[in-house]
Amino acid sequence: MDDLLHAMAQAVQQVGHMPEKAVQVFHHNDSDGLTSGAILTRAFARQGFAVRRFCLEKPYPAVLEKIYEQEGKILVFADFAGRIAPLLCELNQGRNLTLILDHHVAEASTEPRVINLDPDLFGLKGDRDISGSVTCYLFARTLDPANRDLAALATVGAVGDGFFVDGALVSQNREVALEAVRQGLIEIRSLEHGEQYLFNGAQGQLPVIDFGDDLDVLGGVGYYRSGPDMGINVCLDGVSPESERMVEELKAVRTKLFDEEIAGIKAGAMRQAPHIQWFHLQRRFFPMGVKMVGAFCDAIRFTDLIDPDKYLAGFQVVPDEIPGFGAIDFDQVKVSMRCAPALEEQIRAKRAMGLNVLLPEATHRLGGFSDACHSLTAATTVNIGKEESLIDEMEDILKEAFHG
Ligand SMILES: [Mn+2]
Repeated sequence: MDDLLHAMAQAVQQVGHMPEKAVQVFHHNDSDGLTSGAILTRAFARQGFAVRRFCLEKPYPAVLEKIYEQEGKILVFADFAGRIAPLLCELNQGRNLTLILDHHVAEASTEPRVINLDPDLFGLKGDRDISGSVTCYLFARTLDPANRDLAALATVGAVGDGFFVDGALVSQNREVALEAVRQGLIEIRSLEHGEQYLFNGAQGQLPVIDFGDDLDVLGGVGYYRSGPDMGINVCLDGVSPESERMVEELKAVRTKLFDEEIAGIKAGAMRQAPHIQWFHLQRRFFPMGVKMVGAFCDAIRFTDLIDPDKYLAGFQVVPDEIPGFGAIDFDQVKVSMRCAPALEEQIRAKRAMGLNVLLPEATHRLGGFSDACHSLTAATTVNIGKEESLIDEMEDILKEAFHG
């Protein structure tokens, strides 16, 4: 922790040496990412910086290339990019001051102008000890101790990411929650198993988990409808009648789009390969973000709409635009994979191949981009038109593993 705080203090010094009092903040679109963006926006604004904020579902290479066409800027990445520090160094070529405030598994920077403050590099665990929002909070407090009052927002992000030990926040996440309790902004109630966190807002008390869910709806379901902007407003200025209406409208959009796909699957839209069942949403989920194909897989993986013994894959075309960046030709399709509980059991027992092996390997063979792949949930992107090839590659990999 001391080393991390020391590195943050040095980064703050570097920020102070920059000629322009302007910063660009790039942050993720889930509750942890939105609270991270809100914390940084307020902290930099309080120091007199002009803040431009961009919400991204992923740090796509095509977007990064656009960002790094600039020179002499301060660029801050929050709740993502820890692992791609070497790529940012390559793109940066010493031209901009880049700060990374992520908490996922990280790789060290290879140049002094890209400062990777991901706590993973300092011995902390991002899937247990510290969220993106708490990392941003620590940085904000380093900028100015007065930013202590952002502890409640940091707690919302930590609870939203859902990393608990025995039902409770631990380590840095917990310390920040306790700070927010001292400020009267959070209440912690002991439960039989773990703890419940309550946010004391202007309109009364709200379970933090519900606050986080609403932010996830704004950022994920509302991604292409300025939902993230509303999410940031909610973080900084509180819930409003407009924000509540938007959350309800977006939930209705999600229900309608999910129901239409379920009807399609009942009518035979699920395609069958020997070990994989798959469907293609094309562009039907727009204006929801591309995270929603994974959410849809989660919604159906417990139901009898799927074969419990086969892997489940869903494709969704990545829209050729990013809010704040305009048109970008991705020509890509995202694939999300999940399993029914029975197959998950087989994967945990190592009797079936994990998604973290199957999908990245097949994606790599087709020249695609692997992002977040875990044994039970995985997502990558490949070029449009490669969908059937990807399924074939995965079937080959399974065949090789069991007969090779
Ligand atoms: Mn996070």
